[in-house]
Amino acid sequence: MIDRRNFLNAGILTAAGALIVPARAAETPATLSLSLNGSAQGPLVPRDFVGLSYETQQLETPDFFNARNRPLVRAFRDLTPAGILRIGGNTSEFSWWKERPGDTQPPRIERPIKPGQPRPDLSYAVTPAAIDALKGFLDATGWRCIYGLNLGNGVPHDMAREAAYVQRRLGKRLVAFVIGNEVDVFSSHLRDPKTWGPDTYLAEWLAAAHAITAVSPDARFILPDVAYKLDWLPAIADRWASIKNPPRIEALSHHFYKGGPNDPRIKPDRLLLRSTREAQEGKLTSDAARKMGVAYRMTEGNTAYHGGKPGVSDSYVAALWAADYMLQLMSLGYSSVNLHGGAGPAVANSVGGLAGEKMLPDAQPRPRPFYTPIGNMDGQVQPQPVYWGMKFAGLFSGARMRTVQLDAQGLNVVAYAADTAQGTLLAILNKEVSTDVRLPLPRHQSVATLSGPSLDSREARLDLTSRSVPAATVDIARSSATIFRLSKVVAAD
Ligand code: BDP
Repeated sequence: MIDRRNFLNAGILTAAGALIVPARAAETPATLSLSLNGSAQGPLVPRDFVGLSYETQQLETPDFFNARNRPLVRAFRDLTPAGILRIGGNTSEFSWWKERPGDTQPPRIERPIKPGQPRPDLSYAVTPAAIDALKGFLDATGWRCIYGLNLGNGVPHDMAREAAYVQRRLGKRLVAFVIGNEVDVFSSHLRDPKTWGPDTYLAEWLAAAHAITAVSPDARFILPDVAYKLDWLPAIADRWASIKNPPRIEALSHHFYKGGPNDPRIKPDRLLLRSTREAQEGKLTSDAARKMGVAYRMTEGNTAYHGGKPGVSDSYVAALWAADYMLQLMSLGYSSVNLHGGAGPAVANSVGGLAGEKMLPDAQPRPRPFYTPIGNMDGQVQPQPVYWGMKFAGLFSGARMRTVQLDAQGLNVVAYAADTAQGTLLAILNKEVSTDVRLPLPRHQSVATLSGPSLDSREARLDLTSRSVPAATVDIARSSATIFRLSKVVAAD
């Protein structure tokens, strides 16, 4: 029996399954070559790059984000001592602000039920007690917060009252407000598809943001938090110069889910395949953000939407995916990444029920939602495989990315490098399912290894033991990743 402390340190989650990775063959690993001599300067990764995203409905019970919820505080702190908690999601459009005990729920427009969306009659109150508790939780974890307001069913006056309390109470722990979650898909359940688009959104958004800044002049905003229509970002950037009295923007944002639970790419042996989507989205996003002179953030995402897919989102493959995805977004200059999760009921409400419940591949205990980095199972807080992938990538927080050329010989192996005061970090992710790789490295320390028994195993292991190694070749086993620290490599150009 592993006690909780060892459990957290070792990253051991549950018993292993072993379907995907074939047993080690006694074959010679493929030898790759790598060069760090290119131009050095890439983006600086903020210290609080790593983030988690939770549904607003999680605030319904003020004992969840609460300094007294010690296991959750510990899981956040162990992930990173400075992270960003984003609160929003589909349920953010169904909350109401109950400032005083006698307040009653504002009237709602009646709407039909739409599959994959919250029930239109979902309703719950967020109270000052929940915000007070959230402040305590943020202080206890050292994290900051991105706070989502209800645009879908809310009105500017109520948003301004809620925002004023949140701004006053969270103070420096508040990064910015987001008004509306996945506004690009409002047309499927909350607005008239015939008229809804970036212009109608901006008109509503401005009315709300101006009402908020009238009461809270220091308020800052992140927008537009789109689900997948990233062309809204340049559309907003193009219109921004003509906006009179523009509210203060902290960042542009979008979401990212690799696919849906029924998507053929959401399989253990396909999730890690190369894709150009992240780089294309990064280019579109960074161009739009530069035009507005603001940062850019990926505020909600994960492997598969609709609550994730069992056997993928909750398995070791998701750890490797998360590590790769986060390192990639660091290289693309994003300021943070929030992977979505939380306790089951709120996420189930956010999507009208968890699609993956009908797909369970075996009888192993699983967190609901399936993609959550931190599971709440059997009354216990349990870090999941994706959590260890995030922590692995988080070792690059505070470092400056630099270019690295890896000759991967057509194999699915990627490298990321970054400079720190203590040397150059080099991450090698071997995403091959059946090929080990080898590469020559100068004298180095190996500082972290991410591994698991098989891609579809419920177990992920993050070994943070530092080992010094003289100049030698290093082996990176199939389906594993390692971070090395080299003495600072000086660029040749
Ligand atoms: C996003 C929503 C979030 C859901 C998630 C999902 O913002 O509330 O939980 O997708 O589908 O679209 O899992």
